[in-house]
Amino acid sequence: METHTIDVVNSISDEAFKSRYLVPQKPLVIRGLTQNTPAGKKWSLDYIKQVCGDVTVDLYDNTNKNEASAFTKPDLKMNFGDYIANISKDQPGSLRMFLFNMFKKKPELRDDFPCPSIMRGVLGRMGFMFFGAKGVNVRIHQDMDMSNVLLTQFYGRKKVILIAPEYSDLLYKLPLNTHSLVNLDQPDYKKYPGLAYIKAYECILEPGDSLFMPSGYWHYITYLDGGFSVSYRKMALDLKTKIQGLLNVFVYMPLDKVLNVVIGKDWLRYKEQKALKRAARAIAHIKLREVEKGTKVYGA
Ligand SMILES: O=C(O)CCC(=O)C(=O)O
Repeated sequence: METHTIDVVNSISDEAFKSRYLVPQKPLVIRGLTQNTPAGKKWSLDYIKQVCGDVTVDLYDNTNKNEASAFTKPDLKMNFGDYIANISKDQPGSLRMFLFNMFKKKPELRDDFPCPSIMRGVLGRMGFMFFGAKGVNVRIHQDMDMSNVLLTQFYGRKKVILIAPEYSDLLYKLPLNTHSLVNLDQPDYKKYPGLAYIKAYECILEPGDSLFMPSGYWHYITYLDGGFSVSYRKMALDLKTKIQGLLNVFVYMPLDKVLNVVIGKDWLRYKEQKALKRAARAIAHIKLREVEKGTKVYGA
């Protein structure tokens, strides 16, 4: 897998963001978007504990990994204050919180960090929080709704690997859902040779950095420290991707869930075989194109 760096800017106008990154669907890191917001000044793990410490939250345990399954069910419930105390220790852990709808629980938090103008739109009121202990990783996935996402880091650092949706077959995407067969922590190039043809982006998010992830971009995240971030979403720009997002949410994922229950392991095996076949076909296409290119150059 070849990795590239992501453009970094200290600030960007709405117009420049739209023409250079949103429309071409190119990732970007923006530094300092939080600087002039109340959140930038006061949000820390302690502050969030003060405001939301009384809430009970769903947690996911990284040690219960099931890479081939599409489904992420919470593993346990915990008092949020206790969980924050746990990740503040900056010791390796395995618990993370995913898609926590903070504004529903504590609407006053929205005023501290309203949706940045570059992401305004119909989804602008939906802010999600993500927390994780040091060492936690979030397996590679696409967001089901295929929205554009702005992920802003508030505490701790995170390593992010981004891969464009056109590499889905080479990434061994499972049919009917938005997960992949591969584990990017220890990529197995022998078992998954398609990985060798992928061009990925990589960055480390520091507190105050916001990462723009275009629609359908695969992301694999490693918490380098215990910490948290907030995401805002903006609907996919083109109709085809919007429809893909709706199909994922309302048709494919529910169907996958039903088939998983009804057919069980055989359904999983079928999906794995399908993912392997699609990747083999994508590799064959690339090789064919290389041969054609070689012939053209040779015959010129
Ligand atoms: O940062 C995280 O913990 C996960 C973020 C994520 O997967 C997302 O924004 O879709």
